[in-house]
Amino acid sequence: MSATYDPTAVRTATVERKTSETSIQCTITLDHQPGVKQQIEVSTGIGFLDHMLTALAKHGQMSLSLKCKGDLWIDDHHTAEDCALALGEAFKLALGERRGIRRYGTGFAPLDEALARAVLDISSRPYFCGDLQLVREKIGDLSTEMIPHVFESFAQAAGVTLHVDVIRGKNDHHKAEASFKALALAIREAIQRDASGEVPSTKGVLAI
Ligand SMILES: [Mn+2]
Repeated sequence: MSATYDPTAVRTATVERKTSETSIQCTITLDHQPGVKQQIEVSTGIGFLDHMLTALAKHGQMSLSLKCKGDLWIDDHHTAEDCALALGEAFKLALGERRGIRRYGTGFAPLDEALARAVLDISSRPYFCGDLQLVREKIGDLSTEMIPHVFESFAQAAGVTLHVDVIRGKNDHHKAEASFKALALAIREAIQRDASGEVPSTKGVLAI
């Protein structure tokens, strides 16, 4: 056990990400001291993406400030992808050495007729797969093809293995929202801490 391991420390990180395509500031906080309220402020320029990332933070019991100025005059691709990358980088930084966490998390979230499942392994093995069963071209201003890409980009940047599947559903807004909520519940479980300070791997190391 590390001498500096403190299971009560608030895990938080800030990432600034600037390219010719996007300019992003992202601060994520995974824990709150008693009496400190969760704060969520997401402004990406894509309304439906704001809605999804707000749901992710809310149900993941995280605080999140994410501001992006992206090249939306081209399309939604760079903004959605880079926001997911910044979020993943901040999540990875906030987790730090990955000791004393549960590591695995599973979430099931219904939204009316839609039911989604997310399975997460905070593994340092970046991988995403899943089937969201989305059929529309767009939801609001977000292309539906960007939704699995957001999960993929988050998984790559965070260094996690993630599977998200919609088990059933008819309404694409519901299917997408259930997917983000399922991920939120999986994250909550996977990042739960114990007092051991142990790295939950037979390899003895999980940080990249
Ligand atoms: Mn909604």
